[in-house]
Amino acid sequence: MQEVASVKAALKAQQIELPSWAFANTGTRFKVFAQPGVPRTPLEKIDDAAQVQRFTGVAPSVALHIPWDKVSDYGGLAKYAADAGLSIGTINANVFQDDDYRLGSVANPDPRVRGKAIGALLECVDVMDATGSRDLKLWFADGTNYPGQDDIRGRQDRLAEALAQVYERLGPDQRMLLEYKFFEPAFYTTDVPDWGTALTQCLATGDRALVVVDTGHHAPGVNIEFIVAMLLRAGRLGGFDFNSRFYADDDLMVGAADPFQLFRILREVVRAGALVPRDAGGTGESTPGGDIAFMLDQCHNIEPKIPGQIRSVMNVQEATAKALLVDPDALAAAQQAGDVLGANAVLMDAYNTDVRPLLAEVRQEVGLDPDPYRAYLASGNQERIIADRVGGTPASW
Ligand code: LRH
Ligand code: MN
Repeated sequence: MQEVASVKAALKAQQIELPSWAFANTGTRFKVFAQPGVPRTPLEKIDDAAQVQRFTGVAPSVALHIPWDKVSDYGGLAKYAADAGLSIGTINANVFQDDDYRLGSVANPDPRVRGKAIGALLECVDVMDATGSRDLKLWFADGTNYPGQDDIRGRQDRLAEALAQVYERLGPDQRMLLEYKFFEPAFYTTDVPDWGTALTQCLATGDRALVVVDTGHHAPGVNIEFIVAMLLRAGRLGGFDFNSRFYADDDLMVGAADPFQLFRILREVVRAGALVPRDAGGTGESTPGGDIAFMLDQCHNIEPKIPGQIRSVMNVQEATAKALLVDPDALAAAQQAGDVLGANAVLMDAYNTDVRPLLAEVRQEVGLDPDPYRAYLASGNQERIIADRVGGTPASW
């Protein structure tokens, strides 16, 4: 097993970014259930994210989604976040909720609509300039529903053109993160359906164009850790949208549906020396495009949101601790010797280790309650926001 001090140091340096939209009312096409105490403004979403940071200590930034988090003063919003102990992280563009985007946004056959979509993306870069954000995250709902509906190759050309225009506008320290998804809302072709397409488009766009792996965006049975290993090998893994699923893009709590898969994914990150951010001593050897953005992208449709985010962060910490406990020398020796069962056992020993006592120690060593979830429930914050947040329009998709 790895020596505990370095494992603890890596766990203390972990940074998990929260999605502002996880605190809003969300649901499915069947129903968005309203919950009491849900934030009504981006400021209240930041208040909720600050609660997660207060109890976990490893969630120092919150990602925004534009226009869901549209405000008149983004610099002021960043100041508000800083006063709450947070930074504004990834800026997510939204070119999937306007009637004009029925046939697509940047890949739409109509140049007027493409121009409108590119304009919305460029506006997000203005937001990044105001908030000091490093990453622009692009997920496109673009695709087709019927064979022949549009030219598959032509849509790729339009997509490439749009990415080039937006990339041109980025500052030298800003990055573009391209997220793929194999289907939904389009049901025949999706213009960025898989890692191969995302990587191809990023390689053609520029060095600071990197791929995001959303763990809910793969066909059943896809080996996601293989994709992660390949993107790290190519130096093009920009970030994760962590969540879990039993069926499709369920956006359930990360690690809830398949904790073993999350462990295997983080094992590839640890193996590549890509877990620890540079400003915490990370080598960055396999992330020439900059540190990986470890983000959550989830929807707490039926469960309370802040506790759900705290539990999710704890799930990532537990999978990370297990991945850090894998003995790389013992593993390499067994692999070299062709000792199939021995090699598998090295990994399973780490995975089957109960890391909760270790994480409790880590939290106590940094002055936190050993059990953030219980500590939050005992804090009274949930009752307070339910009492305070009456009236106004709760945030929702
Ligand atoms: C698309 C997605 C994308 C976000 C959205 C909220 O399914 O994963 O990352 O913009 O969810
Ligand atoms: Mn996502």
